[in-house]
Amino acid sequence: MRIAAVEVVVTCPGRNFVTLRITTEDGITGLGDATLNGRELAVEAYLREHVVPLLVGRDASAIEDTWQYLYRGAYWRRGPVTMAAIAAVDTALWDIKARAAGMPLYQLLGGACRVGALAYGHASGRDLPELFDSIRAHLERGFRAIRVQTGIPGLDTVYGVAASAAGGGDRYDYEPARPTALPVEESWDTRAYLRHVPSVFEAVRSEFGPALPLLHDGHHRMTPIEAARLGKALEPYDLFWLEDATPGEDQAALRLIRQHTTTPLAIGEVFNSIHDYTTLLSERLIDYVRSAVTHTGGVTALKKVLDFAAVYGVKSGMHGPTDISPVGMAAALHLDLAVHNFGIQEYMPHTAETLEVFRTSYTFVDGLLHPSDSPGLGVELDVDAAGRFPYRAAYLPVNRLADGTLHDW
Ligand code: GCO
Ligand code: MG
Repeated sequence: MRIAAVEVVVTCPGRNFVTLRITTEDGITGLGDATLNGRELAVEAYLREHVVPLLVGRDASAIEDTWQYLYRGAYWRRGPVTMAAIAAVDTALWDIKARAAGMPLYQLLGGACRVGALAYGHASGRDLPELFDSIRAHLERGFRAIRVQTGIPGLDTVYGVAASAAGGGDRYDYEPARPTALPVEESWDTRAYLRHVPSVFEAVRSEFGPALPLLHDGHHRMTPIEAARLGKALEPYDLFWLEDATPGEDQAALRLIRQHTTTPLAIGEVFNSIHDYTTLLSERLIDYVRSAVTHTGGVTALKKVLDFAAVYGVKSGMHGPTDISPVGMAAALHLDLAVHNFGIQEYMPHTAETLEVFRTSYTFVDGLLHPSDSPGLGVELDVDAAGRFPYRAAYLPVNRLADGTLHDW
């Protein structure tokens, strides 16, 4: 089963996506997601210039060997651009193998451990009434676990909070990247945040009861001691997890947070290698692995991370914002079904425009996602539709303190 053609498709149906399509000599196609939000063209060039020429003529069934060839063979290892590119190749080859076998990918990964993957949605509000509306809208749409992000008194905009009241129209989430000439500048004040957030969770718990799983994303903005304080303050509200409390590259920071709080911790959406997790897992400093298939070297590599995590009782909680394409989302869902240590799956539904380009078959019923039993990943790329949505430059925001200092966002 030789690889005959490889295409890199960049399209912007509402937001940018980079997709790799591999076709074998016998006409089987496979898809992989290589979207790196705000830096898409770097991955496109890496694939087009350095990876595609290596693939044509290779055996499409040799997935592990191709992974090692691209990873070890490059000499320059790791990093989000490289690992997103390798992820796309790896995912496309798994798609091909599963299509050739006539099976959904999760069957090749060992078969289903559950009937569906519990998904959490993103509720947010600039104030409590908006937040409550947003939570209700998510519950009505079937979500059984909710991420809660809130506006902060004194700050104009806070990343992760939808710009208008949620609940109306199709869009009830925020969009991470915006098509502006320069990144949008948001403002930040950790003390104001720490004063406000516990009262929001207290209000949400008293309105929605003790059972609803609630999550919160700190988005890397705290120091270890601030995160420890927040984790402790949130203990009475029984969070499912506190995510990205501190910047991800500092694994030792999690030791300090862990010493002070029993609030479960999740981290890893910006990680791209199993080596980012060695301290975190072997010292049991986290409870959930946030990596996405798209940014961590593909199905092959993330399965290894999750098997390593299982040794320490740590579960999955894969990244699933809109910048993970429907191809990346489908790959996540197959793993979600097949690994024993599944925890939860993030799910920000894509727009109708996006779904015009990517024809998905996965389903969301009663709070559970299922990848479907279509052969392969279960996603088709409509290349003509993709061509109608050309790339548009877009940036993620930046964050500044009141005195202008650039802060983690
Ligand atoms: C999340 C995230 C995202 C990221 C985005 C960056 O938990 O879903 O933090 O919203 O900010 O994916 O591209
Ligand atoms: Mg996050």
